[in-house]
Amino acid sequence: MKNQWYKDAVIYQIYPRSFKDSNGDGIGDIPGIISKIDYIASLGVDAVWFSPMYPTPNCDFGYDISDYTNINPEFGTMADFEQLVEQLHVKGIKVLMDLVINHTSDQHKWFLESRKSKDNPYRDYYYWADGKGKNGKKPPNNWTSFFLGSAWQYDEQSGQYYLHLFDKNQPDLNYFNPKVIEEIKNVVRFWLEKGVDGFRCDVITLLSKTPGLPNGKPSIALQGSEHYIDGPRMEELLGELQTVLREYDAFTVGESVFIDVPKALRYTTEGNEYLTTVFAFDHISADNFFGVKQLVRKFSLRRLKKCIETWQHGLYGKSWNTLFWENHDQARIVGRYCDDGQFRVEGAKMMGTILMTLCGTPFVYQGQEFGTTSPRMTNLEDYQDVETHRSFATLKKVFGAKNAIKKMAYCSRDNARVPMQWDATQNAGFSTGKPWLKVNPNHTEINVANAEADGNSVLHYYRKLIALRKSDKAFVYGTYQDLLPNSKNVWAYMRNSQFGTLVVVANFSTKTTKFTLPKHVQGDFQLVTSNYADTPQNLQNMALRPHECAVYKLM
Ligand code: ISL
Ligand code: CA
Repeated sequence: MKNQWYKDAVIYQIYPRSFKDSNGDGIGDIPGIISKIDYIASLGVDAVWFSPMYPTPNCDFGYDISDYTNINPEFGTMADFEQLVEQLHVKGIKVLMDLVINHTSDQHKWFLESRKSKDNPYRDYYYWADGKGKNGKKPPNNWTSFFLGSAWQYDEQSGQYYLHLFDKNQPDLNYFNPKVIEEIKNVVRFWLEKGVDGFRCDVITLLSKTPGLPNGKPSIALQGSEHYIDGPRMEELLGELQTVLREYDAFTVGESVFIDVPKALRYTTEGNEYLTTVFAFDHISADNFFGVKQLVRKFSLRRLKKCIETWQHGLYGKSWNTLFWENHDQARIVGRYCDDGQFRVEGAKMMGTILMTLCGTPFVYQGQEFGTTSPRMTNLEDYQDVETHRSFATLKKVFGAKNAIKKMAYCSRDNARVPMQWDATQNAGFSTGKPWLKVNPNHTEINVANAEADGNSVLHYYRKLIALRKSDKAFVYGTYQDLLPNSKNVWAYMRNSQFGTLVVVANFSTKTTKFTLPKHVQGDFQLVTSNYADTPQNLQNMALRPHECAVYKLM
């Protein structure tokens, strides 16, 4: 396997709107991020992925782009951005941009032109079609969108429907039109010329739709997805993008909804990469049905372990995994997979330990590194996220308003989007003005300043884990073996490579749980790190305390 920078790297994700506000307008911005570069560097991360920083009407807070080659004026100027890149590079930190090219905003000039008339030169940049039924009042097909409801919107002005797999303000670009891919290649080149090192590619596997856009099989969610996920022309389209990316040796991670191992290999097999890596989502669906996060169910460790095993084995020696628990679309992992109350610190450290001891590139989402919890707001009006409002409206009909808001409190994307908690002051040190989204009231306790001051904090532990991973390749490379696949509460696994053998044990229960070492694990295993002060120095049968976890290395 090739040795490349991203394999040893830890990547930090920033959601700029909620990271740090420099001018008191309540919105995070680039000068704010620049003021925190020392903090970012102090984590020991190698790259930062920025959620979109382009001009946007904010229907989906930046995932609806109205201009691909400019900076969102709420965030700053192009000069600010250039400074950000320069200053991160000085610290040896790479920059990854978010490339959102499945759709644009309906305020993008291409779409404004496109909707003017059927014969506008930009008409074919998007999918337009006549309605069905007697008066043409039914959508052209039965596809439903990621944000629920029909994926088609009728446009009075030009008398046709357009396709939107997300919100109606996010029309899908038509990749049957070769001009579109040429435009996007120029966008990619524009940012690479600015010095960025790669891209996180938003819903990239949705680009290729089945010709003719036929009806999909009946389904409760994402009806028609067999015609728009992982379509037949994906290699062709990604191959086009690669002609530019390769020139700059740029890294890509493709957000790939509902992907499995064979499909991941289709895109990322080493030596034949269409994308460097992909994000898969099975492992963050251990507390829902069908990978649909609104369909909340009780977390199952066995489900999670099975999924990790599949991916660790499936890509081993052929391609490279990504590892993450959180992003801007997910509630915080504490409170989902482990306790966020009494054992929050232990739980956050346990999840961090696993993240940093699996094979793949770990991604840490802002706030995760000090064990931030989800605010779980119970007033619908406090939510800004379009998906939350759309899902609430649908779930209310099925479960009633009270239950629907409970589900939103558990899974809403705004759980991860509330402002970063820097200190205990009024707006959590995020802004001197009123934040665009309410700060979590627990910022008075859980914040960076407190975590810096406390030697036992999650923050210091993350720094230690990242440093360990950097100094010992046994953390990064090697096979994965689940030592106790049937255990409901204990996750124990072995990593093995030319760099050494590690055993990781973790108690997902908040009760003390017995761990019995499997017979075949023998030798002098010494403690490398753990989240309790007095974890045994040698690997042995143990009574693991609530969320206790430990890493041992074979001497
Ligand atoms: O969050 C989700 C479901 O609850 C996902 O389905 C999410 O919509 C999907 O993973 C695609 O996400 C990406 O593209 C969206 C954007 O809203 C998300 O923020 C982004 O990560 C449309 O651009
Ligand atoms: Ca601001």
